[in-house]
Amino acid sequence: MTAAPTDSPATAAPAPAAPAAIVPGSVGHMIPTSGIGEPDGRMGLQTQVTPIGEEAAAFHDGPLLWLCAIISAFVLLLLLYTMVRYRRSANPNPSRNSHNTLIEVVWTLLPVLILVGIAIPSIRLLSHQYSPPPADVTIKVTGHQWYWSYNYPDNGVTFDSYMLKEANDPNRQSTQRARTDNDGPPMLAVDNRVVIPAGKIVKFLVTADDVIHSFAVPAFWIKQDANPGQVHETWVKVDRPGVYFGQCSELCGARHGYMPIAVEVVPQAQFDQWVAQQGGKMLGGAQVVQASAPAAAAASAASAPPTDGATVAATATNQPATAQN
Ligand SMILES: [Cu+2]
Repeated sequence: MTAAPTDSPATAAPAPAAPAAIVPGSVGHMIPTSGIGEPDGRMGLQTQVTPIGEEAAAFHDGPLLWLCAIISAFVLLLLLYTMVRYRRSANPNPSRNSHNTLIEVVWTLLPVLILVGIAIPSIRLLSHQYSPPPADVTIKVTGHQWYWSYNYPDNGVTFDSYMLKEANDPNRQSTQRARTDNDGPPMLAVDNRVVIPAGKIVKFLVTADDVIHSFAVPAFWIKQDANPGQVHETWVKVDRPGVYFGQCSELCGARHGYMPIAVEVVPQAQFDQWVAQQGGKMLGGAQVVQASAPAAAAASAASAPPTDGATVAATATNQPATAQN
């Protein structure tokens, strides 16, 4: 515990409002787990970490996929059978049948029953999706060309979030720190992540200030259009601390592909600490007590893997005006 990252010289004497060096593993800079919350080349859905996502993925990977497979196989076999059995060479005189009441009733009723069978669990899932429990944390998400900004109205925290460019990106300015693997995959890592508490109901109020964007995080099963002049709502409850990546999912202009989303889920105590670091307060005016040094060190050590101290000593914030290019 003594060799915790927070004891490194880079952060030994933080001055107020001075850009702090980034400590990999600290709150807001948790190191992502590969294969969780990010694409890993698999064919199927990302591992779901919200109750809605688990319900939806189980429905998709189970009954829906089987139904698709069985219907496709049945239709294919029926076609093959018909082509062979009723080929012209074996049937010189074609049948004159044009009606068969029994078959017509079956091929009308059966698809209707299948659709009803799909609709009932679908509507149940939708209703779960649209009836969130009361929110513990509310975050207003605003899409811009081409970055996201986040506002925690109850906590008084507001910031912008830009994609981190690669070190060799000619468009990267000297004031912008480059992406490292600790930040996440290329094109998905951001400078300022949305931080949310684990196991709590988090409500996202989604809007945009220019064109239509879409706030989407695959591991949460959320994809909500961000429309100018409108506020839409979606919610998550994530029990597993970690980093989860998403992208703008509505074609919004030239840099649509460069406005990723990164959500960091941390235990409530670390969330409170993070809010305080951002100059915010907890809902209800509760006094946030800054974690004592040993507690903070222990928390950092617990979430940080062994590191060679390759601290990214760069400016902690990118200037929106210069980062947009
Ligand atoms: Cu967009």
